[in-house]
Amino acid sequence: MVVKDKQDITASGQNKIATQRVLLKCRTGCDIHEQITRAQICHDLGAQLVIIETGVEDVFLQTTIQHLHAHDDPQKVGYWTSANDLEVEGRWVWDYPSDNVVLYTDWHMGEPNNNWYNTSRSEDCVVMWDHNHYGYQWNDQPCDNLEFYICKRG
Ligand SMILES: [Ca+2]
Ligand SMILES: [Ca+2]
Repeated sequence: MVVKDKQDITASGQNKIATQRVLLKCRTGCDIHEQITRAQICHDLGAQLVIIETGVEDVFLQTTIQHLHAHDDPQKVGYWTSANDLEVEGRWVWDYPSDNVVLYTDWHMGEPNNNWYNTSRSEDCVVMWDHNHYGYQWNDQPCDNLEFYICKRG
């Protein structure tokens, strides 16, 4: 299933999204340095793990993801951004390490909550997701959760 997802997203993402200077990347494996790994893969593509600075960018990405996943279970689709509070809990920045503070936000109601189902796992990375019909608003999740991610060029 993951391989199929990877092929579908790589093909459709690069074909449909490249003109918008955004690449939608496949899922990756998980480890504690996953956020750094995602950023490095984007960098190797001449891009960066996405920074969202305006509502226009946010809506563009939400609309694009909705289009790409129109036939998928929305509860299983999430896309990592580069926003995180890995260094200081509650201090949201773009990239890691970084002093580029997150100014524009689109948190879903009740987020960020740094609470992964009442477990000890902290939530330090920001994902656009549609779980419970979030409409791809933002949520903090454990950084090593298995999700898609977005690389942005330009
Ligand atoms: Ca956190
Ligand atoms: Ca959360």
